[in-house]
Amino acid sequence: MTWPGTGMSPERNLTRSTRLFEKARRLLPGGVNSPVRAFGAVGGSPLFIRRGDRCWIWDVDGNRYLDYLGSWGPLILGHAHPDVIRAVTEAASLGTTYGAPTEAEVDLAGAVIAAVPSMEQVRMVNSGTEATLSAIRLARAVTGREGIVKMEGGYHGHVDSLLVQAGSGLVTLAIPGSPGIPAETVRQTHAVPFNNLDAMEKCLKENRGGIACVILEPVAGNMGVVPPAPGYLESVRELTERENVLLIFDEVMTGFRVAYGGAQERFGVRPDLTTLGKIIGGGLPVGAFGGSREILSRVAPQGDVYQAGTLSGNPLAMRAGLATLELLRKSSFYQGLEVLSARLETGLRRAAELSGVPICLRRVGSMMSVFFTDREVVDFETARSSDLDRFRVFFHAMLRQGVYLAPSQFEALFVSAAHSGKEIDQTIAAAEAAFREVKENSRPRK
Ligand code: HOZ
Repeated sequence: MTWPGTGMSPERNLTRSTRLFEKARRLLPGGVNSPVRAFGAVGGSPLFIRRGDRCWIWDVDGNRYLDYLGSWGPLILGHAHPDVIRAVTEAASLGTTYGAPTEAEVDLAGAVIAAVPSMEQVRMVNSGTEATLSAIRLARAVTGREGIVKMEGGYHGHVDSLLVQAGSGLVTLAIPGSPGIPAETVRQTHAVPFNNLDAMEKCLKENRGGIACVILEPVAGNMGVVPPAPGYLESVRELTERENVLLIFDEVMTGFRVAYGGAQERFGVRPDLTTLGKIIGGGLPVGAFGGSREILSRVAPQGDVYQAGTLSGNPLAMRAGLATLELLRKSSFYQGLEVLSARLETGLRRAAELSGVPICLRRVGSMMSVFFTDREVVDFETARSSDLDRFRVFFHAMLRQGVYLAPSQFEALFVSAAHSGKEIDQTIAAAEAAFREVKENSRPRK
């Protein structure tokens, strides 16, 4: 017996992955180096991955999967793109790090600034978390205020002050906040619902004179994918300007993903500060924050706001990023990705409809989420109306058929340029069976 369209047997051999997880649990907290990948929310044992090629990954037992995780977003070109591998290999052959300036970091800074409409200067760091914590520090220094407004369900890495009503791993594992963070640190953080301008306006008015910045993912990606309502980002821009508060777009996920210039290009709204990560490192650890020359002039050594890093601007990451951006600049790149992603969206919708499982599918470009709810998902509250049991059944049914999705309802599915129509159709065929399984599993409750 094989699963339709995949040739994969439902009785996968998972011996090595299972054994490795047992060993990993003795050596690493929860057996992993980042919480969501432990499969805690969906049950079962995580797969240990041995290699990736284009849109495929292979686990250590030799099972092959169509990958829609894309390492949580960086792999817009798919795995092991020859140009990226060549750039990294060449860079590595010259040494892996110097702790001194290199030409590649200047070139990548130039490419990023040319792409992202609101950026005149950028500082390279090592992760999205570092980028957002540095941007927050800068916003506080520039305004001389301490308050932060974030979105309920918004996630900006594991920055102390931003782990309030956070999405991603916190909502996945139902962790309301984190011990170890001083109450004083989060006292200055206010969370308001995404896509709700009135709530933001009320919060800014009530805390007038005390708020340094509003930080948001312009397309929410860590409560699952939730697009901004038409006009929302424009109104947030007007409101923050009126209230004299800095606006930070966390484009770690959306940067170079929803358009070459990120969500700010796609929606035509310019924030004061932008954080980046994922794609600009071509699959190597990276982050960045940037904005106007005036604001960035406050960053050390030009200014007094301290920020530093031994591996910042790492030559391997810079060269991988440059090779990636060069390919993304090709004229039809984003149109091609849009066509593929739209085909997947249409197929998934039809598959759900055929099975009679109500879903709400939200998509912006090549990032999307399927929520198991009959409500329209517009914010954290509606995202959480998704039936997580149904998600679990769907996730495992897809996995057994050789389709690898993020092991959480509150993350995104990423289409890469390495996927083709054939693989999209294969995914849709798998989804038809997976939705049927969801329906069958739902019967007893009705
Ligand atoms: N927090 C990231 C997803 N939104 C990464 C999770 C991981 O790598 O496990």
